[in-house]
Amino acid sequence: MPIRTSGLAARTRRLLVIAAVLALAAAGFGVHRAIGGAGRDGDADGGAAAPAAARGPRTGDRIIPAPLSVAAGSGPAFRISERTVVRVGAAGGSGGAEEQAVRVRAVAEQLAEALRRPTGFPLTVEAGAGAAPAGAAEGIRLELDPAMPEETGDEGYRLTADSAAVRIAARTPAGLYRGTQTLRQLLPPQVESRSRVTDGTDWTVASVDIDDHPRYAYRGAMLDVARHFFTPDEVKGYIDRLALYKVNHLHLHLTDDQGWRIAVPARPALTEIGASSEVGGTPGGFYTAADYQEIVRYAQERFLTVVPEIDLPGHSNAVLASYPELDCTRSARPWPYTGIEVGFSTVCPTGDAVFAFTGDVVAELARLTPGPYLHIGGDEVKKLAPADYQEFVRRVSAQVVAAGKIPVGWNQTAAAAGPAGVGLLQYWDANGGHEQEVREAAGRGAKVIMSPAGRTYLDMKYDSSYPLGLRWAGTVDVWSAYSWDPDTLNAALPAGSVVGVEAPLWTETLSSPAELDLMLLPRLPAIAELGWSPKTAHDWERFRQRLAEEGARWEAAGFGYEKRSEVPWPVTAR
Ligand code: TNX
Repeated sequence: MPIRTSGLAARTRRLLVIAAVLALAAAGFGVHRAIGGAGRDGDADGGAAAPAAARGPRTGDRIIPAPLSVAAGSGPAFRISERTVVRVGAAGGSGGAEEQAVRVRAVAEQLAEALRRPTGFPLTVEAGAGAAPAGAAEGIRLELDPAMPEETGDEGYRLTADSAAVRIAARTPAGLYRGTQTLRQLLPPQVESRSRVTDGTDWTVASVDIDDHPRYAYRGAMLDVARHFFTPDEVKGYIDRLALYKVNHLHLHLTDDQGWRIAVPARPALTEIGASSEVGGTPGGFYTAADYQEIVRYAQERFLTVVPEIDLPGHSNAVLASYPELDCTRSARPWPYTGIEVGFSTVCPTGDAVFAFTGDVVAELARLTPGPYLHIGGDEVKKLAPADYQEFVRRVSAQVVAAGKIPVGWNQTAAAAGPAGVGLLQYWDANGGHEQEVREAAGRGAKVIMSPAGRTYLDMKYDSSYPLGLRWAGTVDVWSAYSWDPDTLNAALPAGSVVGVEAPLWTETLSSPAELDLMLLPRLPAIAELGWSPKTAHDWERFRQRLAEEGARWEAAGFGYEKRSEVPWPVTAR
């Protein structure tokens, strides 16, 4: 039977969060502030400014992540009305056309559903190639176009809007989906409202021509569900936030000293014992195969790939509590382990028993995971001789490769990276740590995801007095999260080895979705823009102006966020 956070514990948690939010408000957090004087287009003028959206259609230069190119049109805007339909064009006729058509329709349905809620309009989805039938409203059109330039890639799109139609074209359904996220941002922030908006909002899209595709193929965010467990619905909420900013990988940190969160039928003690707790001693929990597959499905619908992580040989106290025979170095601490110290635990690095164990785990995760990656952790092992550690990583990597997946590892696994080993390194220590090993691994063909802790770790405090989070990697304000270049942060890396960025959210100090929101927003959009937008678009001044407008969007969506004073939030009437 799944161990779930009991209703009582969840309620207690919620009450604590409410108390914490009230305390923050009393301490002056959450107060609307406007700094920096007038923004572009005269927004945030420091007075009781009306939200920008109330003063006319939003223009394409407000989008996060900034698109490759935006050309404002001069004609009248497109208006969504009760007559607007979402039209899907015919697929390109290549192989798998039918499957493509199903996915395109699913993208159209998601868009229509997102627009129906706030507008109350029917927004029916209609199929049909070519122009709209005579007399029919053209509406919003989604169309696959395999003839688009190759550099458009799998996620690029073109969005054009004029008074007659909004047209989104892409080579793939994923590209269309990314285009629909841009369309949401072209509409007033109230479009994110989960209920009907009755304040007379004008649902207009300014005339525009946007050409867009991502800088990097890998744009990720991680959620640590091991230190504190988050239910499948809570993970879906996290995915909703990522999808808005065109993030395409969700890395789930499924295991750690404090808990094991995924059922492995051949190893029942992992969930009977290892899932039973979490940091602080609350009950923990785990995902059944069906839970996990539902998360994967929800992510896929939003064109995110789930990257599951099993962290070994260290960070393994929950494994040792479940299978004490794997504790040949006697590193286990009494169960449950509810503290947050790292580095003390390790499974046996050698012997048949441990590889039988990892074989069972890898087989189950590979079975459940349609994406290409399986993350094997490998960080912070203080108890093993380097040779034993490396041999362990090599053998587990070989199991992952044999299961048809690409092993991903934290940068400590670099010596085992390269052909047929760890194929993708997650570089958290990128300000000089493990530099030589990572450079050599990249020279052997390994690719690198940049997750420098002092820039992308969303569990770092915003400033030293911030109540949530840790500060071992320093403090990370919005400016620090934004102001670096993934290609050049570590000069030692060979050109072309960096395939993207990822923002990890560790949860030692975070136990509720409300707390996740405070750490995620507004920093996630900063990392998402580094991953998607061309380097030439990176500009802190403009970014913080654009970010300021997202606040109203998050409020409409019911997302929490931290009103950092670095961002010139509009002053709202209270
Ligand atoms: C480092 S760097 C960790 C995690 C902690 C995190 C807290 C790395 C791969 N691991 O075990 O949760 O710091 O910020």
